[in-house]
Amino acid sequence: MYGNDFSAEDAPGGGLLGEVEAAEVALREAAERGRRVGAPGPDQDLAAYFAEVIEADQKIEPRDWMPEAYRKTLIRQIAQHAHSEIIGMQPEGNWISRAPSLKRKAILLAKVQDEAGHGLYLYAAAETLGISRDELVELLLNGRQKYSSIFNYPTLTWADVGAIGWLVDGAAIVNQVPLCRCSYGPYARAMIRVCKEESFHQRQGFEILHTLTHGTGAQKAMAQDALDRWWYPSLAMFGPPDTDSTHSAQSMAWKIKRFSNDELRQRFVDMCVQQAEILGLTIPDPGLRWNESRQSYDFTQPDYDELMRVIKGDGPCNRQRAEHRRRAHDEGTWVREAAVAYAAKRAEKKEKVAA
Ligand code: BYC
Repeated sequence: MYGNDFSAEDAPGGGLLGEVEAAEVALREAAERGRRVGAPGPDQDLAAYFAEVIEADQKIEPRDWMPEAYRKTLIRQIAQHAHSEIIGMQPEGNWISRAPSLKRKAILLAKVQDEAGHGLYLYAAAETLGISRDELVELLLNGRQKYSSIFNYPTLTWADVGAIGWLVDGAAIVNQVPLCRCSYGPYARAMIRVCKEESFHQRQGFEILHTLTHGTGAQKAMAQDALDRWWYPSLAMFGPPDTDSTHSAQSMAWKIKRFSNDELRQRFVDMCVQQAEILGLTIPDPGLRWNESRQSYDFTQPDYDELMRVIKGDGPCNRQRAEHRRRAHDEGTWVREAAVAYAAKRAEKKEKVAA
């Protein structure tokens, strides 16, 4: 079960990784080529220039002029994304001390640590838009910025760690691969690295479930129970249906989002069906069936009223997640203070050497 243990088509996220590599090549080529749309002339309308860069599929960089609403939308989305990575450490962190073997514990530790790293890349990308990390953290702690709905559900069994890897990281990849081509350079570049790591995360979740489904009857039942509980919340991660999505149209026009919420949700369902078959698990949807004319699966939509309730703070674990984050932040004060003191000391030393 280790190494290249699935054929290219079977490998969870296998095809998507190819798209990440293509996006990375496109980013490099664009950087080497320089801007086809040159710098704005002295009399050029900045808004027209911005529109031209977007139209030419080139990147907006922090130094560039951008509409205030574009900047605000990016801060909202990137911050929400960063907060999700940080809060997302909690449900899995819950199992680090109870992982069933030393090897599982080491893998889970590394994965949770990766999520912290993703949060850092994303906070750094948001900072290029003129907001500080302290401000962003404050907005999370006082509940004025959101994080993904999915992390308000509990992890009741070890199989939930597998389901999070397979489904939640799987949904995250499907959502994030197109963000590698986002029009804002720092976000696109952060996404390339994040997606590569998420693809490993998805595989580790798939592998946990594969082990359970090939174990005892009780282990297989545990895996099925986890899928039953995580399936619809994972579908809801993609956001409200297109008809109710307030930001999609504008974000797509700005090429921040490349596909709508419903398009990505459909892509995720289509990807999971085959993988569930390999696992020997049943997706808990009696309405799931292949639609020949659409060349996609028909499926039952998640409960969007539940999604809205969870987003507004009334999910099974919202309070617990927020309290835990606030406590961790308070308990980490001394670490932040020590890091600032250390940086000041080093700067002072450097100055003395230079003098
Ligand atoms: N949860 O107009 P819409 C991960 C909000 S995975 C909470 O469609 P947009 C990880 C939305 O913010 C998760 N809120 O919005 C995996 C908006 O509210 P406001 C993180 C949600 O932005 C494993 C309102 O509903 N991934 O990191 O065009 C381990 C209307 O929605 C949700 C990302 O953040 C939700 N599920 O589209 C550890 C990816 N869905 O702000 C970590 C980047 C919607 O108007 N984000 N809302 O009050 C995106 O791609 C987009 O922001 C979304 C939503 C697709 C999520």
